[in-house]
Amino acid sequence: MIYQSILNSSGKKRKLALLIDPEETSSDVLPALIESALRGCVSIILVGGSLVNHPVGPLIDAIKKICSLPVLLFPGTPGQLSDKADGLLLLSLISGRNPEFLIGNHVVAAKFLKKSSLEIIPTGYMLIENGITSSAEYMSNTRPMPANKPELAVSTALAGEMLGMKLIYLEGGSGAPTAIPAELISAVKKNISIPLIVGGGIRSAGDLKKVYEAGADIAVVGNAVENDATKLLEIAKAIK
Ligand code: 1GP
Repeated sequence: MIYQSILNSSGKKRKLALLIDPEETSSDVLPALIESALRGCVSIILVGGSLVNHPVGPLIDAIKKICSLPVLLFPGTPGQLSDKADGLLLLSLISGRNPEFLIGNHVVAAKFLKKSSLEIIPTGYMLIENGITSSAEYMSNTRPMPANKPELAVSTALAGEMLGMKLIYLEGGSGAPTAIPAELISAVKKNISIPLIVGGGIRSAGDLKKVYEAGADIAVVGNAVENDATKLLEIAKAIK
């Protein structure tokens, strides 16, 4: 069980997740990226994006051919579902007030998910502002939360936990210029008892270290490494 392994390491061993966006990662770079992922202690691969036009199945097949890391879907839209993955972050965009991203898409996906063997992990997904309009913000038609108001993030994360979410994901947006502020991450971490994922704008080992020190159980790296596999090894030095 992927969630059980996240729970077991929560608060003890930090995990690194590699986000592979099917739109942004070419098949030429994939083998080198996976090799770096294995050498750089990546323990989870996320597949998805805000707007994906390619089917995700062939990409997951290609990943599975070269490694046995668990693959979790991270779908921005119901069109990104595939039972070739091991599991799914069932994202509820609890920072926003768009019902499609709180329940509508979940209803569309429910029967497919019930039939699949995917491990489903309900996740409170919180978009935090970062100075630019992220694809997630634009595509979800929601406002991100202010980065300088940790108390709002804490209440939102708590509400997510009380609603039964099993993870909280603090998202700065793919390609964000900077990672989510440490103060906000640590305020959320101190107040919840479920594991915390943090992603968006992690571009160096220094960024990763700060995110872990602030309390992230899992950090997600995508944009900075998607066309440069060696960069992943450099960033991952913060785990050791
Ligand atoms: C985006 O949190 C992930 O959904 C990763 O962000 O692509 O900026 O690393 P980056």
